[in-house]
Amino acid sequence: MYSVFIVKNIRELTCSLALICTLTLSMAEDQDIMEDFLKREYSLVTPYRGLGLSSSSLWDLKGTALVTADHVRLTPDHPGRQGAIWSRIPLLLLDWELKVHFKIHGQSKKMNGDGLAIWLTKERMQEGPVFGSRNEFTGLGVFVDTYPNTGNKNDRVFPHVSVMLGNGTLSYDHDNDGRPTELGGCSTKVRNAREDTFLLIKYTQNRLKVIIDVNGQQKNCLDISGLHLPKGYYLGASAATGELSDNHDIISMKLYELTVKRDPEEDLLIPWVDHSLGPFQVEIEEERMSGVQLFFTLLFTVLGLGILAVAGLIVFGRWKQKKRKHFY
Ligand SMILES: [Ca+2]
Repeated sequence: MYSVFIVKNIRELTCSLALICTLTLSMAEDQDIMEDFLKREYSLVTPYRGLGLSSSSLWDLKGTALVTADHVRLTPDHPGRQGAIWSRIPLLLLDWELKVHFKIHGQSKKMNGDGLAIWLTKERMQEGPVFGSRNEFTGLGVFVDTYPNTGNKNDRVFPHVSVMLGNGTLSYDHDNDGRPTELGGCSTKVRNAREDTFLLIKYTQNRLKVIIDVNGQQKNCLDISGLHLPKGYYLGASAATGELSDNHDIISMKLYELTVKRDPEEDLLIPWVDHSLGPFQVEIEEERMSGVQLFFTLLFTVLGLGILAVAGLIVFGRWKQKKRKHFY
């Protein structure tokens, strides 16, 4: 790629060298990831000219979502609102990182709700009960839940980030804050944060990582391998308020393509455009029998065969006796 840089003068040469240095450093940080590029067609960045309005817009707005100069407000700090923003272009990349700059803030100190969700799903632009979007979704949902619906359960502190994969029939249990279906998560003080709040969602080589960044402090929320995320799903963000409310703002959603070293055979196995768009798969290793299980299985099999053989011999003996009596 460096061949595209036409170095006209010393200044440009310095810039090019700086860029190469930056890339080299990032390569040293993660040997598998060679480079990353911001993909504007999947990203939401300022200035949001014509966002959701013009035919050339890359994003659609839904519900109460409102565009201002420096953020998209999904819901205002008023009760009973739902808003969303959805990409018009299906995501066709193999390895990527999504950096979501968001802000959740409101007047109330403690009485607030409900939170926001970041989506990569087959469905788009459908309102519903999961932070303003439909339930029984197909794909990935990352939730920033700011209201404890379960009230007295004290297994976690809110706000809480959780991750779920939906297959189109699996239901998010709002009354239990999604506990039955979550893959993992973490608690984080993202509401009314002093500085910036980011969600980093990284998917590379069937591994999903979710990191939360508050006031410059990063926290690993989820790291799970063996996930297959189909291509062709849509990025989105939605939020909802109930009786309690908050401002839920999206400042930017930046999608980076990650260039990962793969062997050529692997690339042949995974076509660049996947038209099948099958459901999400979690590869789980088949359970193997332990030594004790194998011993008892063999023991009961031998005992069972022995009992059958004895029963067979008795039946055969009686049949033979009857036959003799018949001849006499
Ligand atoms: Ca909740």
